Amino acid sequence: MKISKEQIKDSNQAYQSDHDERFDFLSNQLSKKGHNIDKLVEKLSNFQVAIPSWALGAGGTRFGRFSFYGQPSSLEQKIEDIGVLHALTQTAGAVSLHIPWDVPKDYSTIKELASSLNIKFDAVNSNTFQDQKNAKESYKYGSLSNTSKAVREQAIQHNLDVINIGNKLGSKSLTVWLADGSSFPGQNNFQTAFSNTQDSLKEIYKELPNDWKMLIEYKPYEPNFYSTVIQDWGTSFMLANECGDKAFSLVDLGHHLPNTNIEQIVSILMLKGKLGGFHFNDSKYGDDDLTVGSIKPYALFLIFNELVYGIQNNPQNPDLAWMIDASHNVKDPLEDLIQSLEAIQEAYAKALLIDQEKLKAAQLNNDVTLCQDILQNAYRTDVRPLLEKARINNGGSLNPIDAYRTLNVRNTLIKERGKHTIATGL
Ligand code: RM4
Ligand code: MN
Ligand code: MN
Repeated sequence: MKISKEQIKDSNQAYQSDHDERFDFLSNQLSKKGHNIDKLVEKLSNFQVAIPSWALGAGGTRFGRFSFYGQPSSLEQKIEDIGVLHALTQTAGAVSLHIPWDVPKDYSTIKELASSLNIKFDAVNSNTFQDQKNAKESYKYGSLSNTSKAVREQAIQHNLDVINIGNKLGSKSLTVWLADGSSFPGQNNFQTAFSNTQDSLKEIYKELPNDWKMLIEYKPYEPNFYSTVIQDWGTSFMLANECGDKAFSLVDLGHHLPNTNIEQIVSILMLKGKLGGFHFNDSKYGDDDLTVGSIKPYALFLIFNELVYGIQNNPQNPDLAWMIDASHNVKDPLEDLIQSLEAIQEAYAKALLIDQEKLKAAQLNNDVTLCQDILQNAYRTDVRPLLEKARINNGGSLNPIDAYRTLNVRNTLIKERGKHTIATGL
């Protein structure tokens, strides 16, 4: 299914006058405070987030997977789904492939399809947390960290294959997330596991094309429950430093123990020029992979405050690879992703409203009350008219969820694809 500009235009009519009214009010208020509305809207338009190829179908838990009708059963269909998201939101202009779940069969067809929908190929993700059909070696006891050289070599080779695939599509970064670790004390020698991982990553890094980045993701636990080799930002930072200038840490919002101050991690990694990528989701307990902004929107805003600060003040840090990393167990995956995209833009817009000069002055005066006020004034502003403006400027929808429903997207997909399709992924 492809949504045309005309269909979106038509569906916007019902909201236009209400939008105009709210936009005028907000832009007057913000202009009085010295904000440049056009610049804000432009920044929002330029902020594009990649959709992972594994998140377009229904997600599963340890206890089951309830399928969602009409889900994509091929990479082509996944890209078409992202095309729908991008047409409506104008902020999902990239796909992040998970290999081997989504190896292109015909590169030129896939590239043509993606470019016809204005979708770029962002970071490619390797997968050494599952055994692949007919694989010689098993990752049951780890991949890059495994005590067996043959297993490590297979895992290294897989990452090189992923780089190759990405290269053919125009990707410029490789994301490595390892499930390696141990579930019981004594199972692993921590030092051996770490050293093996470091050496394996260096082997991959050696083959990384010059204009590529290697993004090293961390996570404290799961699927291993006693120890994870790359458990936290410090470990990922150490490994990235050890590999070299093209290696960076990647922060996934769900990969922290409860109450971790993620914004502080973001801030320090950017200061050190080592934050390379970002996975958005939300969580209450662990790596819940819920809709972005659904549980802790204020924390998301504080994280964006540091991202905006870093983008403005840390030229030593590269442009980041942004991706949504969520799983959709009960909602329609496309509706869920629309909500996530909106939450990301909202947090970004609010962070852009923070008066950095005033905040700095208040910090220097140790005026704690004013510091909090400055942040919360920005947070309490209803910025949604700015997001709407950014979307309609690019031909997107004023109300993407509503348009998705009135345009009958899911039913059309079910008609095209059938009910009991299965998408590759978790
Ligand atoms: C992991 C991690 C990776 C993601 C996989 C599916 O927890 O977040 O980024 O690709 O899940
Ligand atoms: Mn992730
Ligand atoms: Mn995760």
